[in-house]
Amino acid sequence: MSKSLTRVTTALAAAGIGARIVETAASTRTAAEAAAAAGVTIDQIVKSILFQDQGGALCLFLTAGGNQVDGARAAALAGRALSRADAARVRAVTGFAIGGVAPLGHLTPLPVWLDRRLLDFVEVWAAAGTPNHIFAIDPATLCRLTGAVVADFTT
Ligand code: 5CA
Repeated sequence: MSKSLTRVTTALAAAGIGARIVETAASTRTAAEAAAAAGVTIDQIVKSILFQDQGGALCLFLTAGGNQVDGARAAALAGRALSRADAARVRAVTGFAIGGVAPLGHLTPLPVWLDRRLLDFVEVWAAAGTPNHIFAIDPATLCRLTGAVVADFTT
């Protein structure tokens, strides 16, 4: 098992969550691919979108698959100027490569916000650390596990 997948499995197990992690034959690198693989609507996919502040610290916005993060609203929530994190920074801080960034199990703890839209569903699916593993979770549980603040930050 890859180190990335192991970190997600361990984080879920440590929280006592018996989440279903599914290995997919097809890529789940994008929200559209993940939705097709899971057989759900795109908004049931949790995108892990990372922004960085001027000091290089990252902020994580867990976003419904069909929504886009509004940079100005994200910055207002964080209380500082933000720009999209580059792929190298994402990998260094979270331990996950773009396309497989999980909402939890990061190398470094991060402040997290969760798109209110995700709470419309009984179950949502998120990347499990690789571009071909996803897991299902109740969004309220995801919110609790990640310590996320529920907010509106999308366009
Ligand atoms: N596995 C899927 C569904 S869970 C996934 O990880 N989706 S995602 O949306 O969380 O990750 C892909 C996102 O990474 C894209 O929406 C895009 O916003 C961002 N991204 C893609 N390429 C780069 C890049 N080079 N630098 C920074 N962010 C990127």
